[in-house]
Amino acid sequence: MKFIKTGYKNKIGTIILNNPKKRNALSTSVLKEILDAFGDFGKKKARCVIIRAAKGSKVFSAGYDINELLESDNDPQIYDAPLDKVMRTVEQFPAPVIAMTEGSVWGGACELVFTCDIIIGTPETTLAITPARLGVPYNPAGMLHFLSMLEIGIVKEMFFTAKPIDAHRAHMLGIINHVVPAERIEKFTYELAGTIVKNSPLSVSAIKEQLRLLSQAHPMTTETFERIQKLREMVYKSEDYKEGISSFLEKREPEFKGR
Ligand code: YXS
Repeated sequence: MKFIKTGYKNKIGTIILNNPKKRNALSTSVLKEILDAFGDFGKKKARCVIIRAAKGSKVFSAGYDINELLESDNDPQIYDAPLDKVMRTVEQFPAPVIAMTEGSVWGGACELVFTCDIIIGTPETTLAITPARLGVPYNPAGMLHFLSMLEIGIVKEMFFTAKPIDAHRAHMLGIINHVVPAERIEKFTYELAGTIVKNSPLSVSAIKEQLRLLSQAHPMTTETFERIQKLREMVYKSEDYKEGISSFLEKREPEFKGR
């Protein structure tokens, strides 16, 4: 594998994001390798999976690969987009998935971390959701990942400002389960995984799926669904959508026109 490293020991699978040059941006190739790794861990009947960046990383992941956003001349976050497939795989994997987040977490990587079952961070961990920074629309499944974790006021602040929140605040808000010094996070995370692995895998797997189904039970009328889709279409068909991404690639501040 080119963009991730994987390991498997004591029924614990490990995925290490390993593309520091591009700050572990989640390109289609990276996401395909992550899916393959989960397929392998499923065959091995892993009882816990840890997703992490290389030891000492300043950036856990810079989120969706912005270069790929412009290529999709329609909605970038449809049901079978690679990142949405990875997130559904994490949510439906029959064992807990722990995000060990050393460094900053951006955009789609922040949502991916939110879909993990447990998040362990260091005092340097930050989390940011960034569509507004790039003029990008967001999808309802993605928003529900945030709404199921946080009060709506916090979700609004994160989306409207696109600014990172720090580990202390994320821990206080219940996003991060444990904040552990960088030098201890690996030992702490694998000990936690070891505790889970010792429990009944069937019971843990059933409880994880029950909690997923119960937490995702949100009735929605077809009119609401249509309205949400219309809003998304309005954004990804806008000039601002292209301006946001182009400005990042051209390393300049965006000039959003609101159209
Ligand atoms: O110029 P080179 O070739 O060296 O490449 C640079 C960056 O272009 C590249 N890179 C990325 N490439 C594609 N997609 C990305 N998301 C991305 N982020 C970075 O990596 C090389 C080094 O980047 P540089 O020089 O900025 O590194 P740094 O250490 O100074 O800063 C690290 C970051 C993460 C603070 C900075 O790279 C950054 O702000 N990245 C963008 C974070 C972001 O806005 N991500 C959201 C992506 S869009 C997304 O996830 C969703 C669609 S949404 O927006 O809805 O949340």
